Amino acid sequence: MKLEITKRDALVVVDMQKDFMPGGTLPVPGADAIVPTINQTIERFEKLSLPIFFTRDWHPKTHISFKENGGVWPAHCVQHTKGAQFCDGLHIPADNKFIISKGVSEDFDAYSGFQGTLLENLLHERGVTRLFICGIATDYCVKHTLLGAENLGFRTLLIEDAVKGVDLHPGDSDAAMHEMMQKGAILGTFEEIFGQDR
Ligand code: VGL
Ligand code: ZN
Repeated sequence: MKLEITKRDALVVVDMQKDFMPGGTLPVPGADAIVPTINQTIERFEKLSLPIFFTRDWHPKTHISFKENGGVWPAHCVQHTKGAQFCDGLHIPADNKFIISKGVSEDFDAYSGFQGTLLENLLHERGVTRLFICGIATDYCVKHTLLGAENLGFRTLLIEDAVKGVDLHPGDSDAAMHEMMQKGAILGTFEEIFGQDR
């Protein structure tokens, strides 16, 4: 494949936070293993001075998605706690990066990075028309962010070996990948999309 990356492209790194890593409160198995590929992707965009958006789950302690508040998830990514920090080893560029906090009000959940955030405006301001998407979890926030982008008219690419799913039910991640393709996403591995040199 090896696509040409242009000024109209941006990278979205979804929820690479400590609580979603092994040892966190809502661990996604193998999430730490994608950090190197995510970093290599970030470096590509950084070298081209293209914008990089880091979404993060940023919940109040009282968030409705938490079991103790009637939701389905163990408490995770509580604002200003260690678990909400970006994971160890994640390369966060000094320039041209944006942190997008979502799920910030107690009575709404937001699996999509577009929900209740300025992400769409920031992309439009910069003339971005195509998004490269990676991160966690394939079957939740990655999927909803990508589908949200497609609904808003962006073209999308999913970097297959730079995502990881929860798979609460076996097969959820595969089904999510299928749904994203059906919606128009291009799926490819890092090497297929960016070529062999890392
Ligand atoms: C996520 C479950 C709950 C995610 C966030 O980032 O995919 N999953 N909150
Ligand atoms: Zn959450």
